Amino acid sequence: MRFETRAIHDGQNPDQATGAVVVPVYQSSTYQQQAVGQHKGYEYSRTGNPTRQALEVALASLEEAKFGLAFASGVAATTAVFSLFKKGDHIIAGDDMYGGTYRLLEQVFKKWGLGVSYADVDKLQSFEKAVTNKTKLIWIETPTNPLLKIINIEKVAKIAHKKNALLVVDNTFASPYFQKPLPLGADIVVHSTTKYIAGHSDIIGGAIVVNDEKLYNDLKFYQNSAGAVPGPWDCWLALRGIKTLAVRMRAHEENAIYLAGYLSKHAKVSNVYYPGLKSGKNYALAREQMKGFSGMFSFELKGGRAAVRRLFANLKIFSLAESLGGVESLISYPAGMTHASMPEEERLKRGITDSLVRVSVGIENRIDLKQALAAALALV
Ligand code: P1T
Repeated sequence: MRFETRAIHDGQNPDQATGAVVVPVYQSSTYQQQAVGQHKGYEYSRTGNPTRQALEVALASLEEAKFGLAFASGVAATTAVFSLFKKGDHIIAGDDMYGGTYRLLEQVFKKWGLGVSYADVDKLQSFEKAVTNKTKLIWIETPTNPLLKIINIEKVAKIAHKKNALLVVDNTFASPYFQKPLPLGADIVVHSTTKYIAGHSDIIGGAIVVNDEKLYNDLKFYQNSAGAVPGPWDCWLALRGIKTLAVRMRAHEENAIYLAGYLSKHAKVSNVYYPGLKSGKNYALAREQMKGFSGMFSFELKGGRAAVRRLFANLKIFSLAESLGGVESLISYPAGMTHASMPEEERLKRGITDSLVRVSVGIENRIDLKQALAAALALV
């Protein structure tokens, strides 16, 4: 079956007990056993819950994978992946990524003895150069947060596999509708389901999707042992979001193409970072490995921090807020928000300047969005 059909049906058969066509919220922490160890597949909701199970099947289906696991947040899913390794193991991460992932590596996992280095995502050789005989994992986002760089998944997978290391792709910005990293060679896909998958800015959630059974079992063991699982209500909201993922992503993209195009010609804007801009250096690769360009872009405003402050103060419709991927348009300031935990020197080295503004384009009417930007830019 095709994506739109699977998104509505996989994992979401009518409820066996009642016939309810929507998977119920199984708000129960525990399950009656007929005798010790004799039960209907569920014992305790940290280990398994029917609403979460439905979500996990749906998540796997979206990525055309065998196994899905749901977590309490994107960061909890990321933590589960890093926890597969032990002291002395080495991880390479692409240098443009969510500030919280950087913080987790730098301030949590380094302390536990993981070796971490960063590769320049603009240069494939930089990944090759960073590999050591202790490298167990390469972690990339593509498109990256916040500069929307595109990394060749197939080529980085080859670099990882040559050394028997795993490739993880954080697929949050693309969503499974526009990009499926597993068929391109990735071993693990991670999502912050908080974003496009749930799609309405009303939950925090995360996911891991894999094909390899051993990897699945190791991650499932971790999920149950460490316990950062989502509650059934949040799983239900994520499932509800998944049903409209395809239509939302098409709308996000249509609006993003329109607005990124508009801003790229604006006199007060110096750079627009959007993989869907034909003039951008990432366009050809994005077309090759993605089915669309998604709804995120960033731009640099002439005039630095002061100009950015004036833009935010005068902008209507767009909320100044962290996060992304919801139906409503958000605008954010990576240097002071999502990437504030990165030391200034590192941040500037990576191109996250004081002029950089990030936009998560919602699915409002695009003319209204353009007019709001035009009006605020006129006052900058
Ligand atoms: O917020 P949480 O659900 O824990 O997900 C973390 C995360 C992981 N991966 C990527 C690519 C992300 O962008 C995020 C969270 N990002 C934001 C909150 C943000 O505004 O960029």
